Amino acid sequence: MKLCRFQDASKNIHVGLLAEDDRVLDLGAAGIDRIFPLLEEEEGLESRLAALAAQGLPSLPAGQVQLLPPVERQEVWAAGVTYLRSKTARMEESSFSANAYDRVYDAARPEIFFKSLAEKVVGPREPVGIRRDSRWNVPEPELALVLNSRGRIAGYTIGNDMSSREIEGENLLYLPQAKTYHRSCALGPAIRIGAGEEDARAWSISLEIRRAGCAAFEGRTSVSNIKRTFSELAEYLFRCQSFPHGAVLLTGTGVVPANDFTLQPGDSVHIAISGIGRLENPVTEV
Ligand code: DO4
Ligand code: MG
Repeated sequence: MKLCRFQDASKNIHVGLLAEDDRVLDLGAAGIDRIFPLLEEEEGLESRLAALAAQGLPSLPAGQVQLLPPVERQEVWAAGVTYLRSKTARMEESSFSANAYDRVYDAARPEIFFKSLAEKVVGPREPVGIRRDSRWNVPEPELALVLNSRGRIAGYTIGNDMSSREIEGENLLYLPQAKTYHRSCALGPAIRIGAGEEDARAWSISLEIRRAGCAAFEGRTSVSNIKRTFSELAEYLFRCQSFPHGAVLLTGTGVVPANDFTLQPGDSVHIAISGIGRLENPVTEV
C-alpha cells in the first residue's frame, strides 16, 4: 500500500493511494485530506487503507496528476556515514576531516543533521539543485524512514540528499551549506506502508544519472549494507527532541559516483528502491 499526495488540474491538493496499475485513488472521497494524522495509526493503517481501496474510490491515471512530495509538516533530517562506501568517499574527499568520518562510522552516536523543512522539499519530476558556488555536486539516493510523532516507523519513501562534495570536503563546519540549500532535498513518489525493517533491508537502491540521453553514471547497493538499525537511527533523532507532526529521516547513501564525477545542469537523476518505486528529477543550477 502506497500513500501519496497529488495535485489535480485545478491545483487542488489531495491525499491518495498509488495503485499497482499506475492509477491514483483519491482518499479525499473518504474524508482524508492529510497524511500525517494517518501515520499515527501504526498497526491498523494498512488494513484500513485496503478496506477503503476495496470500496471503489474515484481514481485517475497517475500520468494525469502531479505527484507532490509526501510530506506536509514534517521536518526532514538525515543520517550520514551509515554505509562503508560513504565513509570511504568522505575520507577521500578531505584529509582534513577524514578522522572525524572514520570515528563516526564506529561510534555509538550516529551522524544526524537537519536537511529540510517540509515546504522546501521537491517532489517527483521537480528540479533538484546544484549550488552555483560548488564545482563538485552529487545526488545521494537514500531510503527515507517516515516516522510518526512517537518516533515509530510508519512507512518508507525515497530520498535524494543532494550534496556539494566540494564544500563538505573543504571543512566539516560547512556541512549545513553543503547539504541544505534551495532544492537540495527530493522525496517521493509515495510512502510505502506495511513493510517492516526486515522487508526493507531486502530492498535494493539504484541510481542512474542521465546526460544527453545516455547513462553518465549507474550504481546500486542493498539496504542491508546500512550499518545501523533503523530503530537506532530513529531513537537518536527523537532523543531530547519532539516532532508533533512526525519527521522524515534519510538513512544515508551507499552509492557514490567516482571522485571525478560531478552533476551538470540538464542531467536527470533516477533513483529506484525496490519495494517503493522510482523518484526522478531534472537537475538545475541554483
Ligand atoms: O557528513 C557527511 C554526510 C554524509 C551523508 O550524507 C551520507 O552518508 O549519506
Ligand atoms: Mg546523505
